[in-house]
Amino acid sequence: MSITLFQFRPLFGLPNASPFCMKLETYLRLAGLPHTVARVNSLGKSPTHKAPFIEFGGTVMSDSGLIINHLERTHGHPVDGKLTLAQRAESLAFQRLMEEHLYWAAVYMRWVDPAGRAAWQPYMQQLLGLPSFLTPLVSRMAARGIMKTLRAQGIGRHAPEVIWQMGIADIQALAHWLGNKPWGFGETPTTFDACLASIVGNIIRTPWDNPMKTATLKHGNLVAHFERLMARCYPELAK
Ligand SMILES: N[C@@H](CCC(=O)N[C@@H](CS)C(=O)NCC(=O)O)C(=O)O
Repeated sequence: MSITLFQFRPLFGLPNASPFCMKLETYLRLAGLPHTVARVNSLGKSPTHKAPFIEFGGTVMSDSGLIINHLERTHGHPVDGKLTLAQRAESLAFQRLMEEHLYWAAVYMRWVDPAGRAAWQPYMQQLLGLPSFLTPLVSRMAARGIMKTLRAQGIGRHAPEVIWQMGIADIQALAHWLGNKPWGFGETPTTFDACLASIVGNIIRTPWDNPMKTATLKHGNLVAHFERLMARCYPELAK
């Protein structure tokens, strides 16, 4: 059964500027599941109105984690099947750290941080396919809208320096846990690695400087892990 992966277009030399989209595309490559990628600007067809989402055999499904669970179950656990129950628990806990906490600090970094806003605008224009005269207005509106989301999530109620520190603490925890292992769990990458490389890549490939990027670049093991995964899964993009 063929799978169509719907996601945004690539940016920053990454397969995707959404860590969730990059994680899912990486999973599909690790699992060796044939798929085609469709680029979308509008998320109207996504059941949750978020990206990524997939279509297979007439079914449309969103949420990278739910999709991966479904594909693992229906394809004989090709990527995470080797993990023990304790490793699965660890993998899930770290994915939650990356996607439910660190991700929001990265959203602040990209969309809200006043010091990065001007640098982000041309990329945002490219990503959303905007006419240039609209870009500053859309950027301001997006920053305001996303700040509301960050306040609702909680992280946006803190001062900028605290948001940076919260993100950096997550990065440090990940770096210390990974240590000098090539992959999170053994000799081959799993969904944990897809998730880690996607968030680290999105932080370190951000073209402008900021405290979280600087702190992440200091962890050579995280940078090497990202490069290892790119070389393995995206030889066409790896430098
Ligand atoms: N839990 C979801 C999160 C997906 C998500 O937040 N995607 C973002 C892009 S990084 C999105 O589509 N945002 C659009 C919006 O919130 O309107 C997953 O794992 O797929």
